[in-house]
Amino acid sequence: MNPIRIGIVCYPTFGGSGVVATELGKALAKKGHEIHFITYSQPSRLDFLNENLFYHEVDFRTYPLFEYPPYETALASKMVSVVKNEKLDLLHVHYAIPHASAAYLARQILRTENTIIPVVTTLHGTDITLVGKDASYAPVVTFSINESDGVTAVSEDLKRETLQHFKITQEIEVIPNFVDMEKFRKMKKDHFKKAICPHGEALIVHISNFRKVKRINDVLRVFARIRKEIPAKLLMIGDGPERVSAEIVSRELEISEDVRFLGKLEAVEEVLSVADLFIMTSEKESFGLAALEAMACEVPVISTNAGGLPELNIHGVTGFLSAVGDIEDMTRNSLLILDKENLPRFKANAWARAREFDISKVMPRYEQFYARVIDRTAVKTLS
Ligand code: GMT
Repeated sequence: MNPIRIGIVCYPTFGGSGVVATELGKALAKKGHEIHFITYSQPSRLDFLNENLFYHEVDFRTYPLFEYPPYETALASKMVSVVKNEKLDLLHVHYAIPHASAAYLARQILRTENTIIPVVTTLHGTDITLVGKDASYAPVVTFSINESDGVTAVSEDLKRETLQHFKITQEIEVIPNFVDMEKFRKMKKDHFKKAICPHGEALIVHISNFRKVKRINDVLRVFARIRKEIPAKLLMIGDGPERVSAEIVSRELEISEDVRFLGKLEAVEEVLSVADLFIMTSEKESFGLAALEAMACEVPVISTNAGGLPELNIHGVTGFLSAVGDIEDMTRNSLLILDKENLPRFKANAWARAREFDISKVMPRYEQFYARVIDRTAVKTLS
């Protein structure tokens, strides 16, 4: 395949969509494509140099008149200039709001200058299931999805939700999240395990951005029940609006001694290397990238059956699925997995399932999709 020059627009933060966008860009650059990240700060996982990787910072000035600086306008202007300067072949925007509508605007501006740039939008989750549905955004989200030249969603469930809640006239291609199994693998970190679990306790991990939708108090409640039955420790990784209340709940449940809130961590694979169980209690979860990364490190998953989680976590094989909020069921299933007789089997199954989502299998699907969109746009332009 000929190298493509791609502009990738994403949130550069610790969120899943930013991770997917950055890891995808890095993998495409390694394969010889030229990748230009366009965002307001350096993506957190953009951590290595490659001659095919570039970063363009969106410069949005404030002014006394602006209570809210117009980021979308600055982003669209930046896209116009990067497309022209770098002669991009395609723009790929991750997370619909406000990236898809900014890309639409950039594309229309470029059209007036006889530059044709196809736009691919990837829907990640809350851009549809929470924020996007809100009446204050829905018309723009619907319009910009329909106006994109190609649309992908990270799970069948997210595709279904999108078609159910918006009047979509576009085809939506499902391309799931992926994991780099070379980076996310079980490493020998015995000293670390010994430091956290000095008496051989089971180690349970939760990773998220601690937003309400993650229901992190459920993680604590499940853990409190597990700990009544077996010695265990819990690591809570990440940060966000629910952290303070979760710390209070952990004191109320009298589990503080066995729970550590570690904040945001870069090298989560090191912690996952020593974990026995990953818990994801989300009310909504379009895919569950953090669970996939855990599985790649041989960690079985206890999750809710929300959104796309059943497309990743196979009930009774790689872990278990429970209804949202069903603490008792999650506790029962956790104890089953942590049973010494069962744990090795669940770990092996989790790893084998994660392999199906290895970046080497998923990234070519994006490449093929780009090629189709570029061809289609060229045909449309000629006709
Ligand atoms: O809520 C998050 O976890 C962040 C959010 C994002 O867009 O940054 O994640 C969403 O996208 C991820 C990558 O595609 C998915 O793995 C997550 O499941 C999804 N989160 C939700 O749907 C809540």
